[in-house]
Amino acid sequence: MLEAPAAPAIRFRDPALEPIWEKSQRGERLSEDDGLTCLSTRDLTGLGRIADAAARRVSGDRVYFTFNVHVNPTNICVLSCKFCDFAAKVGDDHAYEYSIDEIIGQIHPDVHEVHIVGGHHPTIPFEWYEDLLRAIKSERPGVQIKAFTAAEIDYFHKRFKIPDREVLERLFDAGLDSMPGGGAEVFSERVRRELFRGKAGADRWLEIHHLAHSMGIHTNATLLYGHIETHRERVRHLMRLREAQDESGGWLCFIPLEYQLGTTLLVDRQASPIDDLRTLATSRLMLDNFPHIKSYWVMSGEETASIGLNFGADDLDGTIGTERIAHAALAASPLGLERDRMVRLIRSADKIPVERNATYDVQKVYDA
Ligand code: V47
Repeated sequence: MLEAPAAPAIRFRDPALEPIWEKSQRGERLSEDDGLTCLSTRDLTGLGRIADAAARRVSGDRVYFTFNVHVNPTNICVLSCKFCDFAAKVGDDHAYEYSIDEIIGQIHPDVHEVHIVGGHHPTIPFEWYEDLLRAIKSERPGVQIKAFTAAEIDYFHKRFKIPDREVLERLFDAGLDSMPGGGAEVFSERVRRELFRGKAGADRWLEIHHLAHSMGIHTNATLLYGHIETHRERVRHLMRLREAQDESGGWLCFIPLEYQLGTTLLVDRQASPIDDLRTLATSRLMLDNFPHIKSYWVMSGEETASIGLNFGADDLDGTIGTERIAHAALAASPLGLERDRMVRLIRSADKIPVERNATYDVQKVYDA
């Protein structure tokens, strides 16, 4: 953590933000009620200043991004999550499976990170996933692999009857460097029963991340918001993650994911940019023990994502390449961004772009 600069006095339009500003400056933990206040305040600029000051205490003026590619090996999935437009069943017209060679072809030799997430496929053997990681490491030796959500690890365990630890050990031996934060959705049994019944719940998701951390594997965490969840459920999700991070300390980054309506249409309207910014700021303030908060341009759109860099986020994810999950759900963002564009977006938020790999080792600081 960097030394906190002397904080200027702020006049808040919403007086309920004053105690939150004071607590945040003192490094005191925010409560559930504080989180609820942040999520509903009408003083958006006031909230942004508190969250930006918190982000600066952690990362100074730096905002991280990575030259990466998202690879989704197959969309065939045994689950039927109600928010998901990506999944297909065997025989569907839009079902696909990439070969290992096709996947290698999607990975530019200079990328720093490959992010791999796919459907829970009914017949691909576990050895195929090991072969995939080995092939990437051999064909693209400079690339770090961030792969498989805890939901996929849980599926590998159940489908192949391999203990969790062995699943992770074998993937690690094959080249896994870190794990993405997907599959967490919302830590609420009510929402799980409504929307993603067949998938690992909060306890199981957290158990797998704790195990990964105990083995030295860093991971990320997400929250899928803007559908049927309540503000209280969002805040409780953040509090559970904060508690879990106190225990194992292995999370690198938190990413709030804005639900894309696509054709699943769980609600009438997608979350507004104001809701996106409040959620980002609330995440930065509640998750005082998370090193990084990501403003994920693929789901919130480039404009909101870049404003998010003044609302507590210190990471813009990456160039992405041909991402399929959000785009299957009709995300309006482009399929990928050029490195130069990421640098410009970060500079336009008056921050210093820093290119990183999956485990946040600095590759280049764009300070000129
Ligand atoms: O777990 C599925 C979500 C996630 C929709 O760790 C949807 O750095 C919105 O986890 N609208 C996968 N979201 C993506 C993910 C991720 C993305 C970027 C970076 C990282 C990281 C992780 O996508 C799933 C699910 O929560 N998702 N359908 C939808 N309609």
